Amino acid sequence: MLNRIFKYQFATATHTPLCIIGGGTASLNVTAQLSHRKGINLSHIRVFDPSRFHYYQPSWTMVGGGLYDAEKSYRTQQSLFNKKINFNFNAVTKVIPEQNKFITDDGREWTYDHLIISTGIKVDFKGIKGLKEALDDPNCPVGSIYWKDYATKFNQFAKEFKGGKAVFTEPQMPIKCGGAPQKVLYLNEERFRRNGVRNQTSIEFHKTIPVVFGVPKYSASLAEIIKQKNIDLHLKSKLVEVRGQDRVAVFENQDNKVLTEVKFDLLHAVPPQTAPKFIAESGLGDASGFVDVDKQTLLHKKYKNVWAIGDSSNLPTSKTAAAVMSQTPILVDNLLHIWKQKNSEASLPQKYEGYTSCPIFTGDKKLILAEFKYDSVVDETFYRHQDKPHRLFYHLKKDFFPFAYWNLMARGIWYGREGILPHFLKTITNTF
Ligand code: UQ1
Repeated sequence: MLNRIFKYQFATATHTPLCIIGGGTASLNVTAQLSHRKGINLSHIRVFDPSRFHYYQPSWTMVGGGLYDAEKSYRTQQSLFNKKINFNFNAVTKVIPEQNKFITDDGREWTYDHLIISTGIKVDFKGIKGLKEALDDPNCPVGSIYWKDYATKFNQFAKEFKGGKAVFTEPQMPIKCGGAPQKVLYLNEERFRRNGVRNQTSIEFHKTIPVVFGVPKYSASLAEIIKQKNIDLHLKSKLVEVRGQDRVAVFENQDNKVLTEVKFDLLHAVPPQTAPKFIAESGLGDASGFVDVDKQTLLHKKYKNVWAIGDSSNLPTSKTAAAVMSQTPILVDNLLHIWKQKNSEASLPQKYEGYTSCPIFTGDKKLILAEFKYDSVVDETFYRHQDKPHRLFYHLKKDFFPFAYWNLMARGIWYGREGILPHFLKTITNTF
């Protein structure tokens, strides 16, 4: 009570020049790169995220495929973010951009000069009837790589699978890492062969969208792989209900809305995903609910001190960690241009072309490294035939990227496909 009166009487908003909503990949990458720039006082930065832990989510496909230990997929936020940065374990409930202000779930108010939104996309396990209950039932053979514990659960059931019907699903877009539902499928098809149960197993893959992959070059390759592996592909087929007790999954045909029941012995389900609600409620979103930013500069279309990066933005590209690696230096340069150098939006120095990458495990220690930019235009780093599965890319994804994430990205010296060189060039040439 006293506390309330106290708060009511004396509550004033706390001002921090740069506030960042979300403490995931984009937030860590941006703050780590800012820490190397001249003229940056890290105590002028404040990050908000209710999670005590930071997850390397790209490893969860590997957890579900039996290649990675889930316990290695996360660290505490404190061990990663620079100690001088202010970190608040509160969720933001509403932004009032006209007043450069926002409110957290404990009722406190905060003000900023610049705001970056990097909350990511929300996975909605409750968005499919019965799915959450099936996932939480330890005896029900249903799992999902879209959460650490459900990925571990799936791995356990897949490891002990004795044959029958294995069903893999993919919801409507947008989802983070559009290729992930296929990666876990191919890794487990290989595992069933290795474990000698493939001949007793039929595999179904149900995709809600009408194509195998959004970029034609990779789509053709992947369709061929699905055929070779004798996987029963169902396009325009959406998972709408799971009846865990009966081991039944219900699919809705996207053309005629007809429902089909499929009896399964193992189910990998991918939940539908949505923009965090506070974005739309704060007037910061577009019709899809994601933060409405300029697709090249990452600056909000209406509020010229609000930025967005990664999955919570409406950048029209595939939502991946690789995309964040590419967006980060652009956001940092553009932000400093207005925030520190007091320039206007008209002369923003960097433009994002939509680069994103999807490393797709295809089984048998091989991987297709899909790389593309806006409008699904292929944009490959290594050579012309990246649509063919390759062993080298397998090790890049399985061994090198987790290393680069924890040891280079978290230190602000990883520039995605450009490697670490840009860091040293920026250190030499940077006046801010
Ligand atoms: C990348 O930089 C990165 O970060 C560590 C990944 O991990 C999530 C990736 O998957 C990819 C593809 C990149 C981009 C880098 C190269 C060399 C293509």
